[in-house]
Amino acid sequence: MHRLIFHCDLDCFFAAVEERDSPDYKGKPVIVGADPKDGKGRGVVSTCNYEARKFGLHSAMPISQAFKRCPHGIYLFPDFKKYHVASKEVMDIINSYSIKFQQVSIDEAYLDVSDICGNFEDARILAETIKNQIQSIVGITISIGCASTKSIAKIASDYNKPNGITVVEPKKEREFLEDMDITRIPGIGKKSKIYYNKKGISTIGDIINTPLPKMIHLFGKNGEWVWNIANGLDKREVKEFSVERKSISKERTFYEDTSDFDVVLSKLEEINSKIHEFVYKNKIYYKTVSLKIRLEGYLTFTRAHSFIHHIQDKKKVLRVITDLTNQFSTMNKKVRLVGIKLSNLKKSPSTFQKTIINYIEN
Ligand code: TTP
Ligand code: MG
Repeated sequence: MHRLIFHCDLDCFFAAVEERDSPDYKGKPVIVGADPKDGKGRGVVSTCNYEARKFGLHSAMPISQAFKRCPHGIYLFPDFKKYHVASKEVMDIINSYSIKFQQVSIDEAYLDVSDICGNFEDARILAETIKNQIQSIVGITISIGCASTKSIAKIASDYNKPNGITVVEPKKEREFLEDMDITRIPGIGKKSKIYYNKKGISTIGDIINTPLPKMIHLFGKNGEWVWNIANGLDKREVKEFSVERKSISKERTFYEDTSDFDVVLSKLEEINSKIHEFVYKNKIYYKTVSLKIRLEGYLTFTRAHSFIHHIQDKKKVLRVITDLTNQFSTMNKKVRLVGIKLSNLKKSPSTFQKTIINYIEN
């Protein structure tokens, strides 16, 4: 029995949220990222809409270069709060169809629908439903790929962007992948491409047609990995959250290094809130909290604190994090990045606590 896996990826996510909120941007190039400062700005494009992509703009392009190619575009500074709200709404919708759900980035998630869909046709109908629901509740578009493996589902979601659904039945996998450039495989970038091309591999079909031992001989472990993907043998499961995962962490880089510790602490408070939304929703208890802090010049430090019991307490964590952070305020160095990690995880509190909670609830 084949598995039915969705890969869902929002279309030009940050820019899509901005367009939703300002209808007069419709049809115009919208670029989210650093301030272009009339072409003299530093920093990069976070993302841009499809109008802007027509001018060759893309994520990670220096903002000055983007401005040269598209001076009449609408340039916006990212509003992460807004994107997090939209992302959470989208993820809640996707997650409501199955617990076999794995969010992999702010705008991307896998969903295993094998238990709810009888076949690929059912899966297509479900994909339409999810897509329409996201459009009507959140007001943005998503592309969904459906296949029997995670990697082919991911290639499929990218195939018909924006606003597309691509279902690849196992018997059509070969035909679907054959003529694609190997860089369509997630993880094969420009550098690997050159290496693969040199040895005569340029399309996914070339991989399929090369015997596995030869792939291993030529490219080692990586060769085996891409051979499995190309042949529909990627066995990875959609990973639901489990406490066996050893930790939960979140970090943020500042747009510009800062020496203002109020800014640093308020960023940490925001990260702490985000982590706790997840912690409360998934009923996770933790014993250890760590602070990560990177200063200018890439000096990175971590400091940890362990509680006596497994707890779930946002305020306590913030107090610990604040104490740990203040130790760095005397170093006279600007802060580049901060993060929080919770580890030593457990799915329930101690029995003692549980009894009290049950008692109070009853
Ligand atoms: P992506 O899904 O890679 O890109 P996208 O959603 O903007 O466009 P696509 O339609 O091709 O999927 O990334 C999701 C968001 O993450 C994106 O909207 C902005 C942010 N991002 C960055 O800030 N920097 C980057 O280099 C990339 C790739 C993404
Ligand atoms: Mg996206």
